[in-house]
Amino acid sequence: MNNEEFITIEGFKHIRHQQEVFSEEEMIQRSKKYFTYNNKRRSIRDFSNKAVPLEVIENIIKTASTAPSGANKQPWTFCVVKSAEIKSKIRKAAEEEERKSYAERMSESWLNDLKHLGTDANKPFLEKAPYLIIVFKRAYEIDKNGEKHQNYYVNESVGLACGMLIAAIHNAGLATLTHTPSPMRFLEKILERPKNERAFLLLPVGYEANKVFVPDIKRKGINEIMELY
Ligand code: IYR
Repeated sequence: MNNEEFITIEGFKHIRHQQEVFSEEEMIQRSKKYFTYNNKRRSIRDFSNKAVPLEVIENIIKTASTAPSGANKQPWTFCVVKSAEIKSKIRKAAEEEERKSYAERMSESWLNDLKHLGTDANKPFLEKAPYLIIVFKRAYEIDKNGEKHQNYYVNESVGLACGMLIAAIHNAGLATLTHTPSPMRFLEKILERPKNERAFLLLPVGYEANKVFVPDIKRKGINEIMELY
């Protein structure tokens, strides 16, 4: 047992870490409560335009940034759009792409699979929600001398951060929708992102509208998703 606050491994400082532990009974209760709360989360398409404090958005993004990432490169940028003018540009461009997707690019079976969700090419939430968070993955880094440096497991890392982002949004009592207009290059242009960044996911964030209905979908049961060996 090493009681020092830090040690050195191959020249690199390692600080002491201690996981908070609970009794088995407490663990069962906490995990059940966490599941029950998360199970109430739904993707919604009807947002209120009620303002949300920017501090909440910052805390949500800080939570997402606690996700693990390949070689701890943290290959993500979270663009927060509050400006009505930029939201409107994004809506116009997204709807243009979506109209083409629904009319020509998506297969018949894909459109059939989506029917029960009631989606279409109209995306009013892109203007209505008080914030849009556009998550960019950083394919590589460029240092101040213009040299490229590799990032690792970028899709996995950014996917993990997005999962934590969605959980943090729900925890704050806010709603979101994982929107993936395709292709998403217009977001890089509108937000003038550097050439190492690619749009990964677009999330409107806000309160849900007054009376919202969501598709009556069911989550798979534990026996369908877990195999115990
Ligand atoms: N990106 C389109 C289509 C769409 C695709 C899937 I898979 C969905 O689960 C939902 C929608 C859109 O946002 O409408």
